[in-house]
Amino acid sequence: MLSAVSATMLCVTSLAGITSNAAGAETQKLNTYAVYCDVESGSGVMWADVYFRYNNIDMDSLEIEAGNFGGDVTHSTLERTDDTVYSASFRADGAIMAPGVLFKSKFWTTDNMTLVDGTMRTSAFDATRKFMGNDIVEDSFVLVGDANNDKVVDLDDETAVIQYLGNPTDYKLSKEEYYAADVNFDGVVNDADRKLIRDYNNGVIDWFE
Ligand SMILES: [Ca+2]
Ligand SMILES: [Ca+2]
Repeated sequence: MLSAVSATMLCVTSLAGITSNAAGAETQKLNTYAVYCDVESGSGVMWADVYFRYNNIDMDSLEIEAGNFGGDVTHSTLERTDDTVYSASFRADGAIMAPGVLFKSKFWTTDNMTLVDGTMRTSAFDATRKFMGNDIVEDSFVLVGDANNDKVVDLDDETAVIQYLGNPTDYKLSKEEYYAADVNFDGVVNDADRKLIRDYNNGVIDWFE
């Protein structure tokens, strides 16, 4: 099932004016986006590919890492006239039966990153390289820090994390909200993430590393 979420127009007030670094140079607040590819239990997936296109923005950097299964992951981007193609391939050491994250990738952009509708797809293959389907691996595209999934990072997201940490029964986070709230990319949502969202909102940091 495709679960690509288009990042719609996002108004971020630049706090560059009150942010400074050691050199005193102006810095610019960046939007951080993340893509997660994961599987449910009993998937049997060993190989996976993801492909999508996004608006041809000035992407400052990109990071990709394997999830909780280890394995190898490679990626590439191809800039075209109207958009940019992102693709990544994952290979585990063996068939995956536990649920979890195959790999995740982060993007830092000065502009709003929007997927081209319908382009995001994942393909799964078993240990014999047999094609399993395009709906075995689930992809999530999130604005990092946007814990309440309203396409903007602000004080409400800090509140959402506080509520979740204090009462996860009444203040649940969806899978994508959880991924967005895990701003330090360590696999869990806790007070460290809440502090980073606060720092971002206060202009102490300009992106989520
Ligand atoms: Ca939000
Ligand atoms: Ca975290």
